Amino acid sequence: MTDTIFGKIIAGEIPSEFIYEDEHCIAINDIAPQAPVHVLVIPKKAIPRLVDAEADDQALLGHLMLAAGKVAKQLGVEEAFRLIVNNGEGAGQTVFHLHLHIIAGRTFAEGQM
Ligand code: D5M
Repeated sequence: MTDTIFGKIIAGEIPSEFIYEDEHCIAINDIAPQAPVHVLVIPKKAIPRLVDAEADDQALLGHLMLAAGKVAKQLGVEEAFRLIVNNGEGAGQTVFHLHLHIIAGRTFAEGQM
């Protein structure tokens, strides 16, 4: 649970402001924002990568998507945001505790990632 920075944040070992919390996940502002709004939705259960999720995690994965929608509404960006999961080092994953990036507040050109 506490073997990554996010595990430590969830355990309260590293102080961080939760902009959202429920039974299964938290949301925090990204420390190195790539856009005016850059929030991480992090499950309390430590699943290293998306591909490590199992059938038993199905409800949790759905919960994270719903939580992302709630957080987007809370931040007033529900009309235009992007949800990103980096899976694996090759995709730029640096913290091996599954998380969703909510990116908003910048333009999203057609065809641009
Ligand atoms: O994304 C990991 C993200 O986590 C990256 O955008 C920086 C962010 N990060 C790392 N440490 C912290 C703390 N302490 N608070 C908030 N945000 C943090 P990845 O998809 O693994 O590349």
